[in-house]
Amino acid sequence: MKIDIIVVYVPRYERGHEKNFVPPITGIHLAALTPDRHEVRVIHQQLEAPDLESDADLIALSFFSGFAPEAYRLAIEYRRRGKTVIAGGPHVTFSPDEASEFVDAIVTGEAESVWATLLADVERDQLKPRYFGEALPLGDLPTPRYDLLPRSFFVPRVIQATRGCPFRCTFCTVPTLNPGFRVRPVESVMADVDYDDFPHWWQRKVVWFWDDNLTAKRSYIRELLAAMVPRKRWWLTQASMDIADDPELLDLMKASGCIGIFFGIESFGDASLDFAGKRQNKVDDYRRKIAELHRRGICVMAGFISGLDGDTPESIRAMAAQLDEIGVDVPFLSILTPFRGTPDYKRYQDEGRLLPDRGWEFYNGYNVTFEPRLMSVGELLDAHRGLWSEAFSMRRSLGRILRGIRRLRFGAFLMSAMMNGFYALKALRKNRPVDFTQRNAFEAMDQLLRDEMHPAQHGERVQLPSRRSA
Ligand code: B12
Ligand code: SF4
Repeated sequence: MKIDIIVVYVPRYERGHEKNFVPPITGIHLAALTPDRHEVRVIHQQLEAPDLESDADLIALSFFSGFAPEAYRLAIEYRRRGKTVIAGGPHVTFSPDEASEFVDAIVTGEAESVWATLLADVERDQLKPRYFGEALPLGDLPTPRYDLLPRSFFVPRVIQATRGCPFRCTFCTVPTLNPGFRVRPVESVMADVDYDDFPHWWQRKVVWFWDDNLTAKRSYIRELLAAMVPRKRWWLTQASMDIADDPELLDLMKASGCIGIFFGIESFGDASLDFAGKRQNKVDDYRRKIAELHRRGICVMAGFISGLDGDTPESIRAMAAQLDEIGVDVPFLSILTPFRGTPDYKRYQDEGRLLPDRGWEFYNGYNVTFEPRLMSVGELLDAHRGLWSEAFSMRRSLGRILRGIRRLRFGAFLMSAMMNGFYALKALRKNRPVDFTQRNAFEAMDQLLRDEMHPAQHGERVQLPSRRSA
């Protein structure tokens, strides 16, 4: 059977951009789980347009909430052409009834326990409408099919070593999506680390752990990093800030080639941190903790959220200077988004604060989907755009790059320079996050996908109801 696994994507910037960078692990992981008798292709919409005239027997769609309208459009197009279409991923897991309206079958949860059965059911023409993926131990996870990635310069090696996170931030779906905290055997992770058939030096050198909280279990991370030391790779991941109080672990991270850590710092306001359930973060500790990583030459990337209940337009704009003051090397700036499956979604729904006219396309981390407490919807959007423009202004971006010369090891400095440069160029070109209130979301998506990303995109598009289903 021929299978097209499509990882759906819609650009989040006014003139697109992320054409060639960072396709996710999901598609190549599903491909690796696929029995050999099938012929599988992985299409990252971020890199190439899905071929509606594909000769595949089965189309498998994976998508986040913000991409759901585009995924449903593709499903309609493929089913019109007689294809069997299935879907899975975080959005489907928490919106199963809605997704079922558009596809022949859905998978909720993790695919490992049901994928082979589902494919066999398609072959026997006995596809069921729903499959419930269990969260299994990770002992058997195969090496992703890196060979199916485009051999482009910008595609990094991504690896998943663990699933889940012991924390419970109220905006995050991870605790329900990937229950518990599960780890892969170190030797199986090292098989991915040792995979070397990449065309470019940096792809062989760099290992990007796409984990939720790689350092959560100390005995495991120590074993993993001890195995990394002789391999002389550069690696990066997400972790929680408590690692900064573990000097032995930090030393091992340095020795094993760590060049970057992403912290979810989220806010400088105690009320906002409390609102987000982010009790592991203490504002007074930020500077000291970041300095501990800099002492080992490690680049600190950090996420900040605008729109938490303690936030005001002033506090949001102030973050541009505050994040520089505490020493963040690369900031990531998003607007609070209450995804289904999170405590936030329930809270906003119960309080009647979800905006009824906002479709899933608004749920992309850069648009407003709820009534903020201390400002209007428009003020939140303006404050976020102001923060984004100021934080990525040439002055601030260059400042962060230059400070990195002193405090970062070589690989970490390269990363900081590349990421800051990437965002600064966007800010310079005024290629800001798309505001779907200013442009009809579907027209905007059409234009971005057709004109900017995939000029050869075909034919007329199906119009979908833009509203979120209740
Ligand atoms: C790595 C990661 C990223 C990476 C890569 C993004 C990407 N496109 O994959 C980066 C850093 C770029 C990123 C960015 C963002 N991310 Co992110 N990210 C993750 C993370 C930590 C891991 C995802 C992963 O690769 N897992 C490993 C693979 C193997 O697992 P998986 O994708 O879940 O797939 C499994 C199942 O879901 C299922 N499955 C998935 N698809 C399909 C399809 C079919 C057909 C089937 C049968 C099964 C199936 O089977 C798979 C195997 O078990 C998750 C958290 C998590 N635990 O999932 C968040 C997560 C996916 N991200 C999320 C969000 C919100 C974002 C951002 C919007 C954040 C922001 N505010 O800007 C941006 C979007 C950027 C973009 N343009 O894509 C949310 C999505 C919530 C939602 N409902 O949409 C998650 C769940 C975290 C959260 N906050 O709750 N992210
Ligand atoms: S620490 Fe990160 S992964 Fe864990 S629950 Fe909070 S936001 Fe989600």
